[in-house]
Amino acid sequence: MQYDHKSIDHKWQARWEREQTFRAEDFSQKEKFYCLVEFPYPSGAGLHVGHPRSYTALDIVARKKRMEGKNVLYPIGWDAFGLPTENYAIKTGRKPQDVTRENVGTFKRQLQALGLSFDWSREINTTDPAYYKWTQWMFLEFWKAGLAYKKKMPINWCPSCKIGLANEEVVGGMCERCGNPVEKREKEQWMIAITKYADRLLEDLKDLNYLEKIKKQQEDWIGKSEGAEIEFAVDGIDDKINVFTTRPDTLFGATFMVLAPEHPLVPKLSARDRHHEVVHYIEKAAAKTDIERGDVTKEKTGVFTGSYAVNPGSGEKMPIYIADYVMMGYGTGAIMAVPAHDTRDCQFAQKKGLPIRFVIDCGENYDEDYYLPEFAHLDGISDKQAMQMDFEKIRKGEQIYFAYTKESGQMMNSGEFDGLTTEEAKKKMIVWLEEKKIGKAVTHFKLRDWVFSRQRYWGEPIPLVHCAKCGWVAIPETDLPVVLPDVEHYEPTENGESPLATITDWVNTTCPQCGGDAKRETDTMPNWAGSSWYFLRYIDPKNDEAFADKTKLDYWMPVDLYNGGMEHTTLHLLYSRFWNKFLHDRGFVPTSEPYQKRTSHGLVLAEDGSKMSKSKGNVVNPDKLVVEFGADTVRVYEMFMGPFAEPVPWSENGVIGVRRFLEKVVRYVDAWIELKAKETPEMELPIIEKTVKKVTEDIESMHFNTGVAALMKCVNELMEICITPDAPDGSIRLISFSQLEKFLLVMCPFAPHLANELYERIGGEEILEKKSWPSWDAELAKDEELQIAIQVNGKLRGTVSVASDAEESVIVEKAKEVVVKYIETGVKKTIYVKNRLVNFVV
Ligand code: ANZ
Ligand code: ZN
Repeated sequence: MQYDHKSIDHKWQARWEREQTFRAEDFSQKEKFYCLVEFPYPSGAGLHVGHPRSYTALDIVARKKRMEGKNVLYPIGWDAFGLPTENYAIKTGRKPQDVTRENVGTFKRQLQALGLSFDWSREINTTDPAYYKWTQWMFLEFWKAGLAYKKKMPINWCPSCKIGLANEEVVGGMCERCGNPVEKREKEQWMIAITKYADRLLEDLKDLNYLEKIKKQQEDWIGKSEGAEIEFAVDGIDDKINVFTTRPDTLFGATFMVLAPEHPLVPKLSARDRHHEVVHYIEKAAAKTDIERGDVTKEKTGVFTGSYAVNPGSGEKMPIYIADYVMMGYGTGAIMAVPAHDTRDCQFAQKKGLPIRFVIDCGENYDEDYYLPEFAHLDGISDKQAMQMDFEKIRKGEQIYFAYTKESGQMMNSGEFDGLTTEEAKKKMIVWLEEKKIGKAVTHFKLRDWVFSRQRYWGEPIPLVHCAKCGWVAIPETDLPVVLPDVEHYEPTENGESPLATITDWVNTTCPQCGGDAKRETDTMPNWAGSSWYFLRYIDPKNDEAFADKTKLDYWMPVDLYNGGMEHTTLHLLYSRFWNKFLHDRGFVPTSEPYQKRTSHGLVLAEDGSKMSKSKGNVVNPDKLVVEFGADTVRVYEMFMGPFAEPVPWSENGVIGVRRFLEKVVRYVDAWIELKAKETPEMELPIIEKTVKKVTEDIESMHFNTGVAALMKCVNELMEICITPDAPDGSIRLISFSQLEKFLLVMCPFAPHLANELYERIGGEEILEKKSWPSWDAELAKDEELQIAIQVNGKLRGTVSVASDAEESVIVEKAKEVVVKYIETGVKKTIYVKNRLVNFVV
């Protein structure tokens, strides 16, 4: 038979739709499984081939769980507020509402063509007033709890476009639209006090089943640092300079000070003859982003203020500089610079010829982990030799060109602290500082409060009014949602206000409290708002009494598995965890954490390994693929293309290969039917049992690529047995109906249309989705296991057990997972000794 994917895809999609096969049932007696993918932003470009990677993967999990008897919730919706739509609408003179409706239509059609098992009855859209009513309601909860407040904050302002820009619209300090330099402007913004939750957001990570690297990203973003604040006296003025340091032990090694250019003491400190230079530098710094300023690889710049502080340890005078690598928004905005032991201070000291004093003696055994060889690397000299040379110079008191950032050792050049270890010295130094009343232990977080205002049209209006008499007043719950006014023009304004500010008959309103004149808040919420709680709305998407019914939340929460892009494992993940915790504290949601498990998929790249982008013209269109090869080919290819968590280049040949595999399955089943008609004797083959076992385990561990490989291997073997009989009597071996059924059952999550079609053809009576996930015969499926040792830089860091016939790439990937934390810095080389060990060189 021909593999006519078009009619097959259609037929089964219609049947699933008719039978409502993928409906999740509230309060079912079955065990629930909530399976979530990040909902897409319906851009004008339509579906990207990257989308189906995550959606197919979790579709496979969802389908398997259903067959295992679980009540699965696998929903989808649209994260549809946002800049690209707004900018596109402005450019084409259309309404974002209309543009969004169109884009959603396209996305929906494209997703449905892939046969994803979403429960479409729960579709949501963040721009639907019935949805954002609750986003607004939640904002008011924050406000009532005192967590939403107004504060003057800098916004990115393009003086040429006369528009406030989102951070992502500022590229290298320039406006993304016109290429002119962007300025910072102060504006009152709504803020949400996420920092009040910093400690809990960090602590609670411990109990979650997130990938290690995702946990690490969350930790880094929250950025808890324990250290001390130390007060420095300044020559000639009474003001003191407070610094934050995580290394109070290195006080005696502080040879100069650096203030952020925005530091309030800078005007007072800059000597008259330096004034001009200082002002000029401050202006230049204002144009840079914090990321550029903090970049270790960038050359350090800065200027001397003309003033000096006094080091309370060594008693020495320390020149005070301003430099943009010190940020005003972190710690106290001022640092004591210890160039011997801090990379950036070291770079700065070398540039300015400032003294470098070592206060930690690490002996000759430097820990290679913390050594920064980029400062010592000369051609033809090994790291070891370079270290030796550096070390000799330190001994002789000469300047050297490297720093070690985190090392510990014995204190030296530090008076009464000499001889202590780093850890002892930290504690003692704090006690000493406290006694002298010039310092204390403090903890700082990198996490900042959340800037929650946007000066844009296409977002949720902030549901507050300002009344001259009553101040800020909440819109009563019964009057929610505050609907975005449907207007013809909403272009950004000349003065950086939100476009809503010009719609006077919307802005002018009455105060809900006193009935007097009042004005609506015209800022809208950021993109992140609607996506911070959408997983809750799927549970009860049509409820207009509450964002979701409490008993339904009790039944479904938490999300059991959440997959999304690595680019969202910082902000979105943090915001939504915070949002859920807050709602939990207010008694609205049952669990403190929203997601029990979080995984991430790698990007789909263009054939040459570069990013797919419209401008490069290398975007692969999923519509064309579905038409040409069918939904199952696209699905199976997306899973087969490489390890799920890693970025992989697209390959047209790979797609064709997968199509051939599916055609081979069709040929096999045709042959099977023919042989069966001839009453060929049947037998149970180990390959089927092994495949069932392997695919089951691979889905569970999200190794979809090896799952597909197992299916392919199985079909190849079956074909051989069918066509070239190798039994001693030359007879063809035919597997039983129940074995073939097992094969189709495990193939079903990957290629559901074809699996169902073939099942029907061999006489199966139900659709496969209604059948149970198969088990395997343990005896037949038995595989020999091997223990593989894992080394990092030659040191034994773990072991992993693998099937005796596992491929090298699979073993390496498994090994990486075991030793993630040792190879964070990136693997330079991988050495595999067959059946024995893997060694990663980092
Ligand atoms: C002296 C010192 C010696 C430092 C040393 C480090 C190593 P984390 O761990 O990220 O919290 N620092 C403090 N405030 C800063 C600011 N506003 N902008 C830029 N850098 C700032 O980093 C804390 C360390 O970063 C602090 O400890 C300070 O440098 C610097 F061997 O003080 B340290
Ligand atoms: Zn009032």
